[in-house]
Amino acid sequence: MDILMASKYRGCLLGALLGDCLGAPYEGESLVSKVVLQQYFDKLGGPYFKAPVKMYTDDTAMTKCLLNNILSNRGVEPRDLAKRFTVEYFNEPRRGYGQNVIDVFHKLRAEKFEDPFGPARAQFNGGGSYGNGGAMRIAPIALFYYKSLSDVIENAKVSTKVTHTNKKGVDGAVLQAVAICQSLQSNPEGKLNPQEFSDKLFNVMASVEKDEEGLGLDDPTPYQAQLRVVKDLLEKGDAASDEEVQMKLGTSVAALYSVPTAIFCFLRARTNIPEIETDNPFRRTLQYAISLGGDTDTIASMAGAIAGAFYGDSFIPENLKKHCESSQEISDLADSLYDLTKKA
Ligand code: R7I
Ligand code: MG
Ligand code: MG
Ligand code: MG
Repeated sequence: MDILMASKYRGCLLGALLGDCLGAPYEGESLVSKVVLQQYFDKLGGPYFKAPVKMYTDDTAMTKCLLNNILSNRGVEPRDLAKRFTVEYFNEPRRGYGQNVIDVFHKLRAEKFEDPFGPARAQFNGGGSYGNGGAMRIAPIALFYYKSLSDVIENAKVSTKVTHTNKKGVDGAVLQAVAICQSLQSNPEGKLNPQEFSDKLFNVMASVEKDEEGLGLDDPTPYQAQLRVVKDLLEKGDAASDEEVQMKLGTSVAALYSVPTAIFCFLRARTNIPEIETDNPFRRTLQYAISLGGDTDTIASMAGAIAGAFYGDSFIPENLKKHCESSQEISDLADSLYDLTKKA
């Protein structure tokens, strides 16, 4: 069990890294040709050849900040996290950050991190960002707190609110974290029932969204609605076209229109998908997620984290990994997080 869990930790963080690195070159394209992607994955996953690594983006930069925040503080510490995000941004600003989150880093620095949530709260005229920036970096929270669902939910919220305070941005991060937890607790050899997996997520989101009922929101249960769509599309299988998936689930930088999409990609890729030729369901997940276009680095990264936590790192093709920036460092950080969790 221990060996399996350690492999799931590495799988999850490497899955997030590979989705980011391999998806980034296609970010913003409307639909990516499956033929082109097949060649891309065949080449990078085949016999090793020397080439510049595929660079990671803000998704991984921020995931590493959160990981190191947890390792240094034995749990999430918001003020230190705000500092880490800001220092990282000013060190390497060209990692493809969201358009608006940059304002948060400038304000945090100007205000000397006095209130780690203040600048995020002021975004979008006080509404807070609903972007997927909280969800895209959430894997370390799921890995560290997975033994307690309420700890996962609580810490997913706290860590997200350093940059994103809009309910949709926060709940998207909660949903992604809970999906990773469910994968961690599943047997990779066992039969996964996709409907059951999404029903469990639905039930968690029903209670998360219920807690917020009194807030007077116009649309109080958006994630439950999207998870119903996930189930419908899974039932349709091959009969649902990529365009239908794109249209109904979305592929944008909004958390509501990307987190359920990532979960769908993982579940859909359990079995064969037309025009994707591989026996490896981890690889199939990434290939499929990127093929949907839009926010490809982030959707592939989130789908990759869920898939990697399910299958473990033995499913991650060695040469594919070698073509991604910092893969050894991420694997080592996963081991450190695993060691810390065992002690906690
Ligand atoms: O969410 P965030 O960190 O961006 C993450 C994305 C990922 O795809 C990364 O790979 C990277 O490319 O960026 O950054 P934010 O700037 O908070 O949000 C991203 C975008 O979502 C914003 O620039 C807006 O276009 C949009 N957005 C909103 N638009 C209108 N009203 C987010 N919140 C709002 C809103 O309330
Ligand atoms: Mg990115
Ligand atoms: Mg971008
Ligand atoms: Mg992105």
